[in-house]
Amino acid sequence: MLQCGISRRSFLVFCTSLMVAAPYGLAITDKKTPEEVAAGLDKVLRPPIIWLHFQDCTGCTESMLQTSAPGFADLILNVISLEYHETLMAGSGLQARQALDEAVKRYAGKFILVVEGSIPTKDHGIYMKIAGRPAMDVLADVGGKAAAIIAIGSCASWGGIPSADPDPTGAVGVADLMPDKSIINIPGCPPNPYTMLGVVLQYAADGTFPETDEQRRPKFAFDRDIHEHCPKRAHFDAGNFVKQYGDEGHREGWCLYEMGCKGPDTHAGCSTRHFNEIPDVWPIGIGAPCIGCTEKAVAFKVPMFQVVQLHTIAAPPTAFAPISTTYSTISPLATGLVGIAVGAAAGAGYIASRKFSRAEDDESVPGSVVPDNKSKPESSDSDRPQL
Ligand code: FSX
Ligand code: SF4
Ligand code: F3S
Repeated sequence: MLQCGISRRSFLVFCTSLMVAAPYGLAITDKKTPEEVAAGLDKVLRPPIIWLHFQDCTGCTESMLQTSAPGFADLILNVISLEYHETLMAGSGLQARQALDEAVKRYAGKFILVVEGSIPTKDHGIYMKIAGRPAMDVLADVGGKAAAIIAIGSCASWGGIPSADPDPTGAVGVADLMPDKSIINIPGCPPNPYTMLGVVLQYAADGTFPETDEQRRPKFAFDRDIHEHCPKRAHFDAGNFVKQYGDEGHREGWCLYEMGCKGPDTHAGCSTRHFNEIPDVWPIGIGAPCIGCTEKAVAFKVPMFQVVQLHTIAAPPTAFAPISTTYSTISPLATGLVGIAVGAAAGAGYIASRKFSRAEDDESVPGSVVPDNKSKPESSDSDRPQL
């Protein structure tokens, strides 16, 4: 690194600003800008972290291992002090058990517990034991001595896949068992690793967590829905919907709403921060509908064939002026008046352009003309989302 003329620390600060903070386009907290959070890494606290696995697929850890700026090695060597992690540590059996006991004792009241996976509650732990102890008891013991808990992934946040019907193990998230504890949820299946990095880096920098929403999710990453920033949104607005995987619309990259996409009901930053640091590597980017993996009431609860309600769409089609209307000449007077109105009503015009119904079907627009769109496969208003 020094051969390139910059220190390892400078490189880490640069990468953190670029990869973690900047893509969200806002301050990680209401107190700091991304640059301030990144610069604060020069004075990191290296908080001790204990990472426990319960009912999970290890996808959360795998997701974290794919980061490069900073990479996981940088994170655990320079930013935090990873005391225990069953997937990454070399020890096993008695050696691992002793490592956990010693870390909990040494850092009692000071360590951050990261929980990955849901906790089975049915029949008090018959479904999962760690070193002979029910998972619930391990969580109560270790979690009770933690300064705070990060629940990484949807499983740890509220049960996730293991809690899907018929939920054979009685799977719950950390907050269900320890409601009064300081807990931050980073849902996703798997979660976006840069959300986790943002949370950990802020805590390492100044010992605080970002502001959270009512579901304990950090607002900086969950304050917008997928649909708001989806690259297919223009197709949604134009009424261009995939009807079947592999059809012409699918190949053209049209909207996946009618294939069950839960983007309009899902808060997450996937559309702006893709996975594995490869452009377009996220569900919708590869042509699959969003399953709502960051939402407690959506993923593994609402079937894929069911379309979601459009909560964030401003108004039904009848409230907007039609996009297509009768073509005629415009008088100079009208042009002047429009010119004045445009400045004041630019926002309204933008909204009006989001028209969901075609003018030909709007009886309030007599003689409306809709240009033939030859490149568009058959689509009718009965295909459009019900608002
Ligand atoms: Fe759950 Fe983590 Fe889904 Fe997997 O381990 S959030 S099953 S992708 O990744 O806990
Ligand atoms: Fe994107 Fe899904 Fe919204 Fe379509 S419905 S614009 S695919 S988020
Ligand atoms: Fe999950 Fe939907 Fe993002 S399925 S990864 S929230 S696009």
